[in-house]
Amino acid sequence: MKFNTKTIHGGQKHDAAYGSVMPPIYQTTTYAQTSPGNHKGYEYSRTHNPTRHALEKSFASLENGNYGLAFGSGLAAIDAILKLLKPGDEVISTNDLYGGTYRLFTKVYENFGIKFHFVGMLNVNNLEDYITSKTKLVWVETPTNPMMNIIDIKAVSEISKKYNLLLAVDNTFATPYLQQPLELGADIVMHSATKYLGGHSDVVMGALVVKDKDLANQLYFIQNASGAICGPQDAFLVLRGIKTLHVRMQRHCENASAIAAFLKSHPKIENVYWPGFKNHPNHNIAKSQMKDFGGMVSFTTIGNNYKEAVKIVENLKIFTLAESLGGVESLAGHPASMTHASIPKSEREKTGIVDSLIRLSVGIENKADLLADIDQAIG
Ligand code: P1T
Repeated sequence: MKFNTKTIHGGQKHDAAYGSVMPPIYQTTTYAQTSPGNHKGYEYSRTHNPTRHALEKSFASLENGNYGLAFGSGLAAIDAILKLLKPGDEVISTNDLYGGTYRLFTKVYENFGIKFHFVGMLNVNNLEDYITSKTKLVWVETPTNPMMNIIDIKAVSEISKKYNLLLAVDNTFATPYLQQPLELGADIVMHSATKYLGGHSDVVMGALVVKDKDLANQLYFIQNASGAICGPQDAFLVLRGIKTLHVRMQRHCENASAIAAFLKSHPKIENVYWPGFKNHPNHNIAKSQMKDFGGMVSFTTIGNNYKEAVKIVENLKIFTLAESLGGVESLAGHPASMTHASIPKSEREKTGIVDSLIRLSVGIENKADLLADIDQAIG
C-alpha cells in the first residue's frame, strides 16, 4: 500500500457491528464480561479502547512500524520512553529541541538520577565523545524546533547500533509523509500528534511507533501502568485528521517554500532557517532523508532587533500569534518567550534562539494571501 492510501486505510477495518466506515467513538470506561475473564478482548479503557486501537493501528501503518501507541500528549509519549530508563542511565539528546522536552528532561527526569547530554549533532561524530557504559538512549529531533537543523538519522542509527543504544526520533516536524525514521534505523518514532497528524489544532495527543515486539510490550506496559492515554473522542478526531495528511503536507511544503524564499530576499530580514535552501547546513541530508522540506520556517530581523520582531508578529492578520504548529491555519510564534521560554537564555542563545527569532507554522491557506500578510507585517 502506498503512503497516500495508508493515510486513509492503513490498519483500518470496517466496524464489525454495523459496518460503519469510520470507527465508532467507544465512549466507555469498561466492557461487560459474561463470566470472570470471559470478554471480547476489551476489559478497561485505560488498557484498551477500540477507537484508540484503530488509531494506534493507523500510526503503526503510517510509520512502517508494527506497533502504535497513543498518549494524552506528545510529552506523555516522551515520558513513556523515559520510563524505560533507570537511575544512573544517560541520554544523549540533540541540543536544539522543543522547550517542553528539554524541561521534562532537565526538571523532571534529572531528579530521578538520569543524566542528559545536549549535543550538536550536525556532525554525528560528536555523539561518540559522549557515549559511556551508562548511555542507554539517543534522542533526536529532526528538523529541530525551532532552528530547523537537520540530523542524519541513518548515521546516528549506525552509531547507536554499534554501542547497543536505543534511538528515538521525534518526527513531529517532518511527519511520516516526509520522513520515516524506522526505515532509517531508529527504534522508536515519536510524534506530538497535536500537530500535523491531527492537523486541525483541536486535539492534544502523542504517538509512539516501534517495530520490535519486546520494546512494544515494555511501552504498552508503561502506557497502561502509568495511564497517560488519550480519550476516544480525541482518537476519532486524529484518525479523521490523518486521512488528509498527505494532501495537507503537500500544500504546507509548497506554501512554506514560497515564504522562505520571500523572507530570504527581504532587506529587513537577516537569517532565514529552512532546510530547502542549498546553503542550509545538511541540506543534502534533508534532501535524501525527507521527501520535501516541511511547513516550518524560522527567521530573525536585521540586527536581531527584538522590537521589530514584536511589531511583525503583532501586525500579522492571517497568521495568528500562538503556540503550537501543524494545523491547517498559519501560526506565528516567538520561541524565546513562548515555546522555548523554559530553556535558560544562555542555553537558548547558543543554538540561535535569539530574541528576534520568529517561527512560522505555514498553513494551507492561499499562498498569495499569506505572502501579502507577511509583507504588510514587516512593512
Ligand atoms: O504539546 P505536546 O503534544 O505535548 O507535544 C510536545 C512536543 C514534542 N515535540 C515537538 C517537536 C513539539 O513541537 C512539541 C510541542 N510543541 C509546541 C507546542 C510548539 O509550539 O512548538
